[in-house]
Amino acid sequence: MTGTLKIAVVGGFGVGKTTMVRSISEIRPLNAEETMTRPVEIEALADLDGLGRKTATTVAFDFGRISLDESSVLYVFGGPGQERFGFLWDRLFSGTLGAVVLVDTRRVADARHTIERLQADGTLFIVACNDFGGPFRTEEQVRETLGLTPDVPLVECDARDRSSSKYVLITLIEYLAARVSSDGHGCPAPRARH
Ligand SMILES: Nc1nc2c(ncn2[C@@H]2O[C@H](COP(=O)(O)OP(=O)(O)O)[C@@H](O)[C@H]2O)c(=O)[nH]1
Ligand SMILES: [Mg+2]
Repeated sequence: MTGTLKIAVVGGFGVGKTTMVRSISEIRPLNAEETMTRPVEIEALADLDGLGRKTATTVAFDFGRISLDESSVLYVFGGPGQERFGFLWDRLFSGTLGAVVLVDTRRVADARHTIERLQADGTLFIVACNDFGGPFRTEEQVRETLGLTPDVPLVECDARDRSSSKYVLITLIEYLAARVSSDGHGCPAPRARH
């Protein structure tokens, strides 16, 4: 395999997208953070452990890079799933092979909008539950809340942990490869630029 591949890490506010891109990237990732000004988001998160103090959210995107072998590079983009940033999606997803949807298991339903958007775009994705501690959710509960079909891989991860984040990316790449070979194509078709 040679060349560059691009995948996206998407999901709701504060689910760990920036953390995941940072933990896997071999370059110091670029990211654009802006002081969060919308009190509604602060209020919505005030009751969540560790998140009540969060004062910045990613408004543009995170960008990281991993060498797969001597001639192949994987670029990872982290992007906001909030509805108000929908205008960034077409740019973010231009040429992506697939996406990781990061989910905070304390507020699984927040990922619905992101998943609907991916499905509408025909972008293949897997779901990764980031480990923020309880409450415990079974795989069935997460699948039901998000309306996931059995073929969509669902994994657990800790975005702060490099090997855990790498495992998530490997799961996505294996899923994409399996889908491509079962569809009988030699290579997944990147999404066209709009
Ligand atoms: N406990 C725990 N905290 C995490 C994990 N991943 C991220 N965090 C923390 O959750 C907060 C939000 O993460 P961030 O990456 O900024 O979320 P983003 O808005 O999706 O980019 C930060 O304070 C992280 O340190 C995780 O796997 N476990
Ligand atoms: Mg972020």
